[in-house]
Amino acid sequence: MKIYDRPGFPNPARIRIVLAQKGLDAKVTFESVDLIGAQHKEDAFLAKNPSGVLPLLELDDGTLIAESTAITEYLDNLDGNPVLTGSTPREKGLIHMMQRRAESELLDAVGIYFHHATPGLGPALQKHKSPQWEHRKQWGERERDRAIRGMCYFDQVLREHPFVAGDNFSMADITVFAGLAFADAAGIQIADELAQLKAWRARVAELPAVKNRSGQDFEAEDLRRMGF
Ligand SMILES: N[C@@H](CCC(=O)N[C@@H](CS)C(=O)NCC(=O)O)C(=O)O
Repeated sequence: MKIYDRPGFPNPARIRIVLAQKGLDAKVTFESVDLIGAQHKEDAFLAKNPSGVLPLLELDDGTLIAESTAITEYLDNLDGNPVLTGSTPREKGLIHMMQRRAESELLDAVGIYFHHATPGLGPALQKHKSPQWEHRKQWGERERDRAIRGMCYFDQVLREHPFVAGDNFSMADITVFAGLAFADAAGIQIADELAQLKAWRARVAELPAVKNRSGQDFEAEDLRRMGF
């Protein structure tokens, strides 16, 4: 199997956590795609994933699976023990619901803010965004506010159970975790009073599959280009 991704970026980080959790690290090779240089918007990549985003999984028979949730479903089910996406109908339903909320209310909202209301990853990628700066800035700022409300929502959820979709670590936790890493990078603060969310984050960061896969382990070249 091959994964097209880029170290340090939040959606690729989701899949790296899944691979570690499932003990699949040795079964994949990685191909690094230059997000800052907009290599994912070139024809060669778009032919593989018309959405023009990372990560992307390519199976040995050439099958292409895009979308982090779909890749996670595939990887989680390979061994017949889907611990991250649920094994009973109830678990599957709850995990899917919370995972979708984690995307729409946090991770994707942060992404829209970062890519549309800030210079994002720089000029090569901005060329591929709408030229209507004022409109997209307003849209991005509304999404930033949605992400801030999303953090409050997940703080409440985590008062009721130890993980985002219940008693066990799941795909939904991975998405919230990546969303918070992206929020850090985009300069969106977690409010001080969100103690449950912060405690959960510290706990999840120490899980073996998550440790050192924080979503901020960028390549040196990317750190330099982003001005760090
Ligand atoms: N819904 C997609 C989102 C993927 C995504 O947005 N990936 C980011 C990297 S973290 C990307 O490729 N962004 C490039 C862009 O917006 O041009 C998924 O779940 O995989």
